[in-house]
Amino acid sequence: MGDDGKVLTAEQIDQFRELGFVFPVEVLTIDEAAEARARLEAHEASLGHAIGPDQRTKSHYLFTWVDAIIRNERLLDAVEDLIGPDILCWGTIWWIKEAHSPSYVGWHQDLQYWGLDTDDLVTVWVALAPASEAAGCMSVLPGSHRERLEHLETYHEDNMLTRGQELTIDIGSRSPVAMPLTAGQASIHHGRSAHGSGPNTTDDRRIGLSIQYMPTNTRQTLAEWDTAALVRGVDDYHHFEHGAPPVSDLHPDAVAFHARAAQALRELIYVGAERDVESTL
Ligand SMILES: O=C(O)CCC(=O)C(=O)O
Repeated sequence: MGDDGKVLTAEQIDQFRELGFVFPVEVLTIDEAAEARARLEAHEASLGHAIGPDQRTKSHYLFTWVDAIIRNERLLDAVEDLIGPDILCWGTIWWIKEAHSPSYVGWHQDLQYWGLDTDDLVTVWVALAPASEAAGCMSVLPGSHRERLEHLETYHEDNMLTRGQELTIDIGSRSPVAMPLTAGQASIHHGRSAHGSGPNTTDDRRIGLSIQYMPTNTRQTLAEWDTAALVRGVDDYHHFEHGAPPVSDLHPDAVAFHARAAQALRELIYVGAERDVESTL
């Protein structure tokens, strides 16, 4: 066994290497999670609806309080324990399942459609509301990060993924592990860990922000131009245009950069897709 990291224990680091996931990691206090949820919901109230597809991804370029989450020192210490000290944040995605909603996430591997040439991408999923099994928390397949699995594109209307992806393997026979979280806790999974989640059967919204981190030597293979935020260390490679923290929420410069970044992401995510589904990502 290796050494303890800055935040993760030697056992947790070993588990991540062997099985491809670790949880729960305490990232935000209950008050910090409640504050972030309140900021999200105040924004949604100003829109008159839940955050939509146009702001669902890379919203750390738009909002100071999302930028603060991706740069949270404790969270970055945990990520550094797994991928080293020079860290880019490629993206963020809101995963919101309304109370009693049939929305689910089909079983998939994150790196399948993202064009990123690294095997060291990690996704941190931060809960801003309880993500119990009844609320449709994520489950993972232990050890699946060592495999490249076949994805079927179903475009099912309740599947929150762009193409309604579903792995073709028999999930039940692979001993899935549920990763329930309370508000403020996070799970971390490897970019190739197979994972999915079921509907929310509770009276509260299930609100998660997933954050993708990767080493600075990563390249984008599906597009000439893509963005990432340098959140720790140095970037000697400059394969991605660095997105700056917003000066203020929805500052015009931030809105303009985010629009270009989100459009570039949409284009590369749909490379080779049968349908261009604008309502999901
Ligand atoms: O929120 C979910 O249930 C799934 C999220 C997910 O697929 C991810 O963060 O990679």
